[in-house]
Amino acid sequence: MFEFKKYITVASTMLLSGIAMNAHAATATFNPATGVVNLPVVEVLSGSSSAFYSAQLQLSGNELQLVSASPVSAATGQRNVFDSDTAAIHIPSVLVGADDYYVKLKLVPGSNPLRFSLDQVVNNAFQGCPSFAAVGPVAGSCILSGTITSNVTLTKNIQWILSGGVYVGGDKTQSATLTINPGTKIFGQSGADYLWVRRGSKIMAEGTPDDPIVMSGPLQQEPGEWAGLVIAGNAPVNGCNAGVAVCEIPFEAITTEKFGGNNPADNSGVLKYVQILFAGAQVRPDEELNGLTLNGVGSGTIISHIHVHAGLDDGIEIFGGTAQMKYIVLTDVRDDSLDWTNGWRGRAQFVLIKQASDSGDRGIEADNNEVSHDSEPRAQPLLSNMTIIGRSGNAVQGILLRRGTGANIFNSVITGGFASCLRIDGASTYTNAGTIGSLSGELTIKNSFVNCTANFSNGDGSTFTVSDWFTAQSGNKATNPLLNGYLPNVGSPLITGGVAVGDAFFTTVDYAGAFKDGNDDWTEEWTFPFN
Ligand SMILES: [Ca+2]
Ligand SMILES: [Ca+2]
Ligand SMILES: [Ca+2]
Ligand SMILES: [Ca+2]
Repeated sequence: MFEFKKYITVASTMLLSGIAMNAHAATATFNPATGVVNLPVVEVLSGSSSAFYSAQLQLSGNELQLVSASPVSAATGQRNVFDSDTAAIHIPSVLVGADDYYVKLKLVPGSNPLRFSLDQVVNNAFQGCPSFAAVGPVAGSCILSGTITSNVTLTKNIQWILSGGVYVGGDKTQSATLTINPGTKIFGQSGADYLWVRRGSKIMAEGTPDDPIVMSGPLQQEPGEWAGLVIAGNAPVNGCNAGVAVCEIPFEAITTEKFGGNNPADNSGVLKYVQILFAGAQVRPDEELNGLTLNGVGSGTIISHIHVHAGLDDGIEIFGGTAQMKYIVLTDVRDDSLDWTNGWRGRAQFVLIKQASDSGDRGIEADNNEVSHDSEPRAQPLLSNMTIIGRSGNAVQGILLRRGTGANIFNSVITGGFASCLRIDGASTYTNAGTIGSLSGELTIKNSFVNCTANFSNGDGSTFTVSDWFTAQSGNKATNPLLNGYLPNVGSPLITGGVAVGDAFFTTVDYAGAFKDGNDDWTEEWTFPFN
């Protein structure tokens, strides 16, 4: 529970205390004589862009007003971050005497000049476990278990340990918001441990480029050290009988948990700058928890800069809904890096998929519905700027489109050792796509590049060849993409190979693949080492 008044009091006392500060390691300093807070570097994150400023804030009552800001050159290392998505400033370090605090400011809506309120002030040293957690087994650790039914914040000064399934909220009752501060680390101990956000509740996991949130197993050596993160929402899913007013379905692995609804814009919160490492758990054959499982998650949810590494099952598995995401890194995943079923109608841009040398199934495994291939709403995500790299000797496909799925794929590259880059399977999938001379628009690929062991394979029920389908659409090329690792090399055809998607979610770029050029490695700094 967030006690605003207490924080204001603590913060004002802190700021006004007049204690001399050691500005050496701090990312912000306060001059008690003038009431000015100096932020030498603030990285402003806005959509796909990032800009750097120095800023000064004047203490005024319980708020801080922006008095000056001027551009500075890009900086690395620990720094302040303003996140436009959440209108929050994260200040990782303010020193007051011997104590080092994290401070979070929130922009006062509509303020001009800009004013900020104090949202959090947290000592960066361990201060004991809060009332909603138990004392953990090692110094500085606290245990989470059961169901969280009030708003709580997981802070960086504690090593959080999951014990069993930890749920946020009841299902559409006792709803709560779980805030996770930048730099916070959460560990599961076994395949029985997971974090699950139920319908109606929110996760506000807001890391920063230099201080990502980490959710991991204890050893960070093998997939399956813990189970993973699941978010359930109220966006539409398929799999119900025709005529059912609001389709809700049980999760395959834990069938008491339902998801889905009738709100495409449903908002489950924020996931930004989050690593999900060494997760995945098999509950029954073919029924698993994945690194990140999105069950009926809606488009109001902000998902960007997510790295799933070394997952036992899928990297991200999407069960219906309308979830949208940007800047996604899926590496060393044992099963499918991206997997969807039950009618996903979301969006994704800037996706790197890179398989381990010795394991990994498909890059993308795409179903509309396993049981009823024509179930509505039919899966039809918009996907752009994906770089999908298969391990050598992979016996399966880069992208398998099956069981009735639609999709609109733009500006992507599939390469490496996949048996085939692209495969379409099942009569309903072909029928939904249309014919080569008269494609329906429901299953398309444009401005994309393939270069695998074989490029195409034709599944059951084919009414055209995948080769003809690929060739009939604009901008596609079966050619070597000239990659250097996962980045395009000088002269790569990807660099000028892209086209505008024509949808407001997407950043307009003129290149194919996840990266503009050899200098555009947006995976730097915030990801777990994966190369
Ligand atoms: Ca799975
Ligand atoms: Ca799978
Ligand atoms: Ca699979
Ligand atoms: Ca699947």
